[in-house]
Amino acid sequence: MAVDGSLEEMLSAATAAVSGCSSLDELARLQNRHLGKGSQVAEARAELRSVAAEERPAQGALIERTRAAIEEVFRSAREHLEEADRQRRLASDAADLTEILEAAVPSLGRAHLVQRTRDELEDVFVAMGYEVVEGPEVETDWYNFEALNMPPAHPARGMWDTFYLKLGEPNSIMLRTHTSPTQVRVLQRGELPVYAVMPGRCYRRDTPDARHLPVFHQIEGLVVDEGISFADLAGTIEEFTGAYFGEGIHSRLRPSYFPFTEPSAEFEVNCTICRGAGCRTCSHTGWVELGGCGMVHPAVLEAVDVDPERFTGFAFGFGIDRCAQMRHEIADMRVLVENDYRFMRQL
Ligand code: FA5
Repeated sequence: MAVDGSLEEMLSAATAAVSGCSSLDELARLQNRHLGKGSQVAEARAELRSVAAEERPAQGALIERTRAAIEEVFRSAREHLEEADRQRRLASDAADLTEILEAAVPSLGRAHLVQRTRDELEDVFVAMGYEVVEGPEVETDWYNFEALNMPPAHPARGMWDTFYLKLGEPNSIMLRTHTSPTQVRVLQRGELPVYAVMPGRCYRRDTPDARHLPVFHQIEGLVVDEGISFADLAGTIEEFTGAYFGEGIHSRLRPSYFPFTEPSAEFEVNCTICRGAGCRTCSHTGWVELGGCGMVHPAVLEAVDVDPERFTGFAFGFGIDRCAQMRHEIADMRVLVENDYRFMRQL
C-alpha cells in the first residue's frame, strides 16, 4: 500500500509540474526529472529486485501503469504546447495579402440601374407575349411628328421641346423626343397583329430637375389587332403596375391629350417616396406620372395604310428612368447620371 501511495503521488506530482509548464524545453527537462534516470519511477523499478518474488509481478505491473500514466501526461502536454507553438508561428508568419487580393481581382462592373430597369420592363411585357423592337434615335420630322398626326405647325408639337440637327432642311432632322416614332416604323412592316414594346433613349430640351433629364429613356407599347378596346389598355396597365411595382403601389388613369391617341390618358402611380403624403418628388400630389397612353388615333393607322375600320389598337409610352426612380425610391432623378460612386455602389 505504501508503494501504491507513493506511485500515486508520483503521478500527481508530474501532473502538477506539467500544468505550470509553458515551453517545450522546460517540458523535456521535467519529463527527464519525472521519468528519466534517477527519477522516483526509475528508483521504484530498481527496488523491484528487493521485493519478494511472489509480489514482484503485481508490483511491477503497478509501476508500469504509473509510468505509462505519467508518460501520457507528458505526451498530451507536448501535443498542446506544439499546437500552441504552431499557431504562434502561423500568426507571426502570416502575410497581409488584402491589398494584393484587391489588385488581383478588380471589382467587376454591373449594368446601370436604368439598363436593368429597361431589361425588367422588357421581361414584364415579353412574359405577356410582346416582342421587343428598337428604332433610331435620330429621326425625321415625318416619323417624330407628322405620321403621329401632327402636321407642320400643329400646336401639339410644342409639347416636346426638340433638339434639331443641322442636317437637310432646317428643323427636318432631330433627336427623337419620344419613342412613339418607333410605333410608326413597326406598323410600316405591314405585319398585323402587332404586340410590341419599343425601349430607347429620348432627348428633350428639358431643364434637369427631380423628375426630368434632357436625355432619358422611354418604353413604348403598341398593340394593334381586331377588336382591341380601351378596357384592354386599362387591363394591361393594371397588369404591368402589379408585375413591376408589386403590392401597395396603385395606378390611375387620368384624361389627357396626345394627338396620336384618342381617347388619351395619363398613367400615374402612387409616389413611392412619400407613399401618397406629398413630397418634392411628386410636387406634393402623392402621384407620379409614369407615362401617356390611349387608343391609337385612326389617322396614325391611315398614315401607314392600316384599315382603321378593321383594326384598332392602344399605345403607351412610359419613362424608364421614372420607373427606376419610383421602384427604387430615388428622390432626385439627377443622381442616375451624376456617376457619384457613393450612389452607384448601392445599385
Ligand atoms: C410622350 O412622350 C408620349 N409619346 C407618350 C405616349 C405614347 C402617349 C403612346 C400615348 C401613346 P410624355 O411627354 O408625357 O408623353 O412622356 C411620357 C413619359 O416620359 C413621362 O410620363 C415621363 O415618365 C417620361 N419623361 C418625359 N420627359 C422626361 C424627362 N425630361 N426626363 C425623364 N423622363 C421623362
